[in-house]
Amino acid sequence: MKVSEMLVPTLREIPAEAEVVSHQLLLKAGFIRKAAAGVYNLLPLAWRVVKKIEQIIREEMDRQGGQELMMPIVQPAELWRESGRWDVYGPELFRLKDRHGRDFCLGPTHEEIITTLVKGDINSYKQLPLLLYQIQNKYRDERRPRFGLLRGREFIMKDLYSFDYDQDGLDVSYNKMYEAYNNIFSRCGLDFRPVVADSGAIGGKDTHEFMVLAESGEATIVYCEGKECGYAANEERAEAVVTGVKDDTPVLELKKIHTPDCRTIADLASFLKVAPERMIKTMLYTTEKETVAALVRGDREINEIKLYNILGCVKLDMAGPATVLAVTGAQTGFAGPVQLKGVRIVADPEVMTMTNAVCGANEDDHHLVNINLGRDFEPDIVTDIRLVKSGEPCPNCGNKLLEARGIEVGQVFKLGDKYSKAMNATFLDENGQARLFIMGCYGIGVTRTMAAAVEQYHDERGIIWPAQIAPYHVAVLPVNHKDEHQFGTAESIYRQLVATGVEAVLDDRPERAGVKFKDADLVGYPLRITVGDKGLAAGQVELTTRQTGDMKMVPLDKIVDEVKSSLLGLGYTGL
Ligand code: 9G3
Repeated sequence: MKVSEMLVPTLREIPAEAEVVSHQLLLKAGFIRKAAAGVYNLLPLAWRVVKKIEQIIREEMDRQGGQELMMPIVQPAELWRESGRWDVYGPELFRLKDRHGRDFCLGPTHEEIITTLVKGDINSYKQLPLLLYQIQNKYRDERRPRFGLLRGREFIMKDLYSFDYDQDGLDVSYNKMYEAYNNIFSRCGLDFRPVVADSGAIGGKDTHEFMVLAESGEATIVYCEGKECGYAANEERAEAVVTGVKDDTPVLELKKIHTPDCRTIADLASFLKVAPERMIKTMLYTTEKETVAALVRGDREINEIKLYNILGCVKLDMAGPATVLAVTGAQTGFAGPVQLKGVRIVADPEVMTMTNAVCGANEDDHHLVNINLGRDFEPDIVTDIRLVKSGEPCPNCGNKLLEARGIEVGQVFKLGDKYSKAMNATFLDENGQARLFIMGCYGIGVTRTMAAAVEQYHDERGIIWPAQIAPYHVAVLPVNHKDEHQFGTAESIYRQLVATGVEAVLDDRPERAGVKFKDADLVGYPLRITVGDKGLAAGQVELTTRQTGDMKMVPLDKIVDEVKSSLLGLGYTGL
């Protein structure tokens, strides 16, 4: 394609509303334009990237026996009422009515639709397992759409659903998808990690997230420094190891101390000259059913996801001042487990090892010292409720855990019978008995993967596309478009490249060389061929690699072969 004929509206300035680098660069380099908050036009370059990612996904899904189909975006409310989710998802579900006043939604995901489809048309165990997928626009009315394609209200997702005879079958399907996802993100040229994750509101047991490593990522992951171990988890799910053993120094007398204005662990530590490890942090939370007190060591933080999961509640919020006052009789900052009435106490196992600890006295400006398990308080539940930080031991092998930031681009879930039970979706087994389908669901954010690639691969000049998903491989630039020899040579190289299957563009615009170089760097073509006077005098052109900045002069009759081997070196195997 000739650049003069392409729709690539590059910008000089970064639009002010773009907060993250992928949003900034995709706008600036002319890949996307906003149509509404969280809704984007994918211009020709972006669409080429999307199609490449989709092609890789299709090949890997099909290799595992997946069958592609296409389900409707417009979904009837009845199915969502059947699964019980019409009322679970509030304003995030895009709702609409037809002319008869009947309720519909725009599909945020397709568990309801596919379960109904399979329920209607699969009757026998002989038709299982079944892996069905689609690549389609999804709709979620995010409260704050931001970060461009990373959190849109309309986005492209690949969603696959597996239907199996039993749990063993599900394990096989799950492992197939786990392998396929590893292949997909590797083939996209991304640096990623599969991590153990929390299944959250959608239920089910096992789940892994696929995280593209990038500093701007919203998720924190912890992983084992030991290469052989391979433990990696979303911070939300990372298991804490109890390192302390029960401190058996003599139990001392409980004392109440006046601690004016000491509301935080840090205040208290400097006032009492006691290390935070010797304190118990007491946090009050409310659910739709009750108020609970959560206890962790003073230097630890509560992991609200873990707390939410063990409480089995729908809603979990930190208690406000009124609740704190009603429960403890004091202002926020002085809560403690001693003589705390009417609430369940959930303690992290580390708290159980502490002797002569410090905690709030449930009285304004007072704390207790020398509090001890058994004599002074007794938790109702003891379980891991704390956040794990880097430097702590790996729960798998004991080596050190490290932290990294990641962008979630894929997730695999074992759903079990959650949806088949709710929607009464059964098949007949070999004895003619009805059994519930055992399901899994597996998603990849396609447009998000494109944005994550930009987050991972860019520099101050622009995008650096991995060759496997680059919109084009090579830009051919005549330095002086008025010079017929230069222009003719550039055009000839461009034609030869296209003829051998290399995706090339010819920057034929009547622009200064500097403008063309700048745009090529911004758009992020993996390779650039510069046709200039000096080189041509020696029968050579310049080949530049965007990723490394490496430049070399290549004789005209070698340039096509050189481009091919450079692309191979960059990981592109499609030639
Ligand atoms: C909704 C709305 C938002 C949602 C969901 C439903 C997230 C919802 C989870 C999933 C799970 C899997 C298939 C592919 C793999 C992931 N946000 N989820 O179910 F109604 Cl408004 O989508 N779905």
